[in-house]
Amino acid sequence: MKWLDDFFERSSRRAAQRVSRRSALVGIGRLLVGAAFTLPVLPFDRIARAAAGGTGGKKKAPDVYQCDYWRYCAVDGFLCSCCGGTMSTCPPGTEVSKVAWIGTCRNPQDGKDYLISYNDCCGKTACGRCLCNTNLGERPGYRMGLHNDVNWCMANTSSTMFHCTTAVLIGLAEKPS
Ligand code: ABN
Repeated sequence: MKWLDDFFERSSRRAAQRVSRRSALVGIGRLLVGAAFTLPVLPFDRIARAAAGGTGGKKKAPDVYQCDYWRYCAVDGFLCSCCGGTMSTCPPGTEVSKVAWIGTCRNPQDGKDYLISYNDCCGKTACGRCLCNTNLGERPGYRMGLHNDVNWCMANTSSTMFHCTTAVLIGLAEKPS
């Protein structure tokens, strides 16, 4: 690799003879100013800021962070997509609940009804972001099987530590015959 060292040494020396220190500094300065203007427009992922409620821009946050997204029609809890997880996966450091609330939601794109499993994520304190209480089809506490205001971490080891709720798509709901 000596030839490479020699090559760079020769080119650096030649450049040093041709280019004054002042014009080299001007060139570097221009490069830095140019970067300051162009870097902010590069496509950084701003989803996390949108999820945290920041404005960041005029665009509306994607549907999966909004209570009115169709899959959240019967949810009661903090959306895991706002808490470091996704719509259907728990955030790191939490575990999925062993029992869940099942809702039926209509997908506006195809007009069909789907079963959605609302599993809580357990093992960390309440996330506190994106609380949704849509509860379609839910009934008061005295209708035990139809009540959703429940900590579904109850069957897990960390049964009291509810963090957030996912909305896992199970499949098409059967039409009653
Ligand atoms: N399924 C969410 C939840 C957790 C604790 C209490 C009420 C509701």
